[in-house]
Amino acid sequence: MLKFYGRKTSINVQKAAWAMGEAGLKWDWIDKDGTVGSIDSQEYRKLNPASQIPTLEDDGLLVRQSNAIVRYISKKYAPTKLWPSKYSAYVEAERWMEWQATDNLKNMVTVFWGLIRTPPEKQNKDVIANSVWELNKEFSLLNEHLVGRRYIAGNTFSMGDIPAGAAAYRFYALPIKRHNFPHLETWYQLLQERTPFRELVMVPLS
Ligand SMILES: N[C@@H](CCC(=O)N[C@@H](CS)C(=O)NCC(=O)O)C(=O)O
Repeated sequence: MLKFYGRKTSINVQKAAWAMGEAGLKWDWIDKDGTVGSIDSQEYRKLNPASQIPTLEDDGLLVRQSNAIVRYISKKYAPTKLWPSKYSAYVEAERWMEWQATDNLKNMVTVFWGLIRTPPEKQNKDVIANSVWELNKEFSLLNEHLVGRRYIAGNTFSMGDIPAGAAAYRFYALPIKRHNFPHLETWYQLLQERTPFRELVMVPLS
């Protein structure tokens, strides 16, 4: 049985869980609601020295870093469904997975923590507004990429859609001003047809 550590409201946990859901796996979810407090312990640090979630344990093998879990699940458990077979699709999947974890995430963290996890009187409006502007810029790149493509790596869903899709949920769920992104919105609608996306990613933000 797979053991999966993390709280369901974390975007990093959501990406990994969504990949497992797409692969049709079942897992023992530890600290799903963040109530056990297990990550701030010596015991958890043995599994994940960074003391971060998520961590996946597969028959004694530890997999750390959310996008590494997405790749691992895709390659091991859903190679025909999630891992693109052609290099032309594979490089696009990888490109947008990196985009989510780097260019997109830094602004998403500022906006998410600024608006959702900080009381209104302590929010730094200028910093948040700047990151909202940057986020719109980042999503405009994805919007352009999706012209003529149903999904990120082509016309079929793949692991490449998972990190960016989790980011898109936050982008559309946050109380922020968004530009009009028709291609991004069409793709986001397609993602919402997927049960693991609705159940594992589209959860309340706080
Ligand atoms: N690069 C790591 C980042 C993991 C990370 O930052 N996890 C956050 C949650 S999103 C965490 O563990 N925070 C401590 C906590 O939630 O208590 C990954 O992608 O797995």
